[in-house]
Amino acid sequence: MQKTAFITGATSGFGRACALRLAQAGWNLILTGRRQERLDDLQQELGSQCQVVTWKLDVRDAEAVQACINNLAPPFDEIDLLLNNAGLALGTEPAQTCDPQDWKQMIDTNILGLTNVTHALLPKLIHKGPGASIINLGSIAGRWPYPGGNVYCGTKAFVEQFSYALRCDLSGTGVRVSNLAPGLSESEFTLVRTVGDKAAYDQLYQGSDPIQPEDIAETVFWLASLPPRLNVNQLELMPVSQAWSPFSIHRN
Ligand code: NDP
Ligand code: 8X3
Repeated sequence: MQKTAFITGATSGFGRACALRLAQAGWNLILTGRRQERLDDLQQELGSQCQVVTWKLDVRDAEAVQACINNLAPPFDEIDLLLNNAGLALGTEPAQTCDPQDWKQMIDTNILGLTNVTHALLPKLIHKGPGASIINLGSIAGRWPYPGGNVYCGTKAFVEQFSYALRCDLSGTGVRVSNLAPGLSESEFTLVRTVGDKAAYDQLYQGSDPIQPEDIAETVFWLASLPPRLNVNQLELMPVSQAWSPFSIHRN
């Protein structure tokens, strides 16, 4: 029986790589994001491998999210996987000098956007029952703070705790919930965060052999393909090059 995935933020990075990986395995795909031309390109690229429907969607718009889900027609109305991937970091400034509008956009996208999509899709996931999965893109930033991480770290801590609490509420439904928490990964994420600063992008990844979107896609495919009796609550990934540092101590 063919499976169906609903992916937010399919136009780039992890979401796009997951679409490619699931298409390779013959999954039906509902691909969403704000950039229509990229969705069109994906549909063109994957349409011969699997059934694809695309939907221009800003996850911050709860009504649009609900309308998208209400409009899903067979075979896209039976969902096996919700990949809550859409998200972003904006800025690397300390809290005292950063732009509060950036904070708002991160909260609206990473927290409210993720809850909008989750709430709207829960009835379909519960209807599907055992084997259905929600995979939320958390981050090491949700657990390990760093200077300039402020609200981004906070949003990803929310994603982790929301994932666990959701599991409690979904107990008995068979629906699984995982918090997938990657570390340093190469994608447009860093260009978004630095407003297109290619030098900062190059400096961050240079010589570090970071996680690639394909690594995340393979992990997502594995999680979604596990026996229905298994729930991976939390999965933290880092490139081998990344590790913890000692606490900083400010001395007068
Ligand atoms: P990208 O910037 O490559 O992709 C982000 C995706 O999110 C894009 O497809 C973008 O699509 C979508 N998106 C952003 N805002 C919205 C919105 N308001 N509504 C709908 N879609 C939106 O980054 P990554 O692939 O690296 O990141 C994916 C997820 O993984 C994020 O949640 C990120 O926080 C998390 N993550 C990233 C890490 C990294 O180092 N790269 C590490 C750990 C976690 P569009 O612009 O078309 O709307
Ligand atoms: C992205 C990873 O360490 O840049 O979530 O915050 S990090």
